[in-house]
Amino acid sequence: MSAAGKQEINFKAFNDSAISQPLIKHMYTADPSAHVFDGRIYIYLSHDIDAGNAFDDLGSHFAMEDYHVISMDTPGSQATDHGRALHVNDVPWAAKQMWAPDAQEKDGRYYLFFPAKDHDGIFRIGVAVSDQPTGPFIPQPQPIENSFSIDPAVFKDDDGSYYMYFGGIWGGQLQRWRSGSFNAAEPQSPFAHLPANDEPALCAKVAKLTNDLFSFAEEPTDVLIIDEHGKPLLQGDTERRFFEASWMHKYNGKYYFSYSTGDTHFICYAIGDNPYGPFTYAGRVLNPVLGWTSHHSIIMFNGEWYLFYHDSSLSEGVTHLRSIKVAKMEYDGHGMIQTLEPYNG
Ligand code: FUB
Repeated sequence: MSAAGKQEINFKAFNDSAISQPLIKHMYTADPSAHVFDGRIYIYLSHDIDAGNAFDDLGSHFAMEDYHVISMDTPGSQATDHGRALHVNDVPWAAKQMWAPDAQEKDGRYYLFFPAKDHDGIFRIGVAVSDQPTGPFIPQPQPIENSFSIDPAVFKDDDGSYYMYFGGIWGGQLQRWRSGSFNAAEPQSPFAHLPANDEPALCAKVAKLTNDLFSFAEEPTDVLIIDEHGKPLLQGDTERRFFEASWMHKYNGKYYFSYSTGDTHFICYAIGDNPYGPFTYAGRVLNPVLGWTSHHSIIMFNGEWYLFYHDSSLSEGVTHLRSIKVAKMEYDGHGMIQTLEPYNG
């Protein structure tokens, strides 16, 4: 049993087969956002490079410049890299750090949502469009109005509404937006501007998107995660509170918000009754992987559930040189996700 009291299953079955391996090995990849479009799996991901930047707690060593799209027939089949889908030089407002993206389809067009630092060093979220799921994507000239921070994940609900979940603390700058505008005050330290440990944790944000998927249809609001007593998780509850890497999926009519706890390296989840929450903390999806970051997505394919995630095994532990992988997920009879243990077994 894990510390969260959930049954764990291990990855041995996957480690013995091709799908425990990096899905591609000719480049480093991370932050997989998987979707099924027209029966095929498409994965929108970060393309990790070593730009030679010094390591710091703001993530300056994550200096990615472009996006690729990977596709697969099934979770166990060979992955195809469709080449560069968008480069930072093609985005007028973006200067650097093309971090974790996501994508969605609407009316036969494909929308890539991505964060990058603008020319003032502030993370914003942009949209780029293509007629194909693999791109190339044409960016909008400006980021989404009033967007900020990182890690957009766009969820399509059964009624056809699209919601963007986003945010990340430390290098993701979420803590600098607590007043509603960017707090440029020193210090730059990722630990500054955070709530105290005994205060409610900073929350991811959610906003419904407009029909064209180019804007927020409403002011982003907090994705509140509460404990078993209905109390908000606290900032000091580092093994459960939100850090980055939002994802939303639906299972048996419930809304499952999953995320990374960052400096404690878990992928956790919380369950709610609607896209806005509140969400009650429910446990861990994935125990820590090799490398500092953990970031994932969850999809159903042919009636089975899969976790796409990354680790730094291919680079033998270099934290900003990661590789995407996939593992099968299981739920118990109460809708609880069985915690995946990435290596033991
Ligand atoms: O890939 C850069 C950042 O690392 C992502 O935005 C975070 O979620 C973490 O995976």
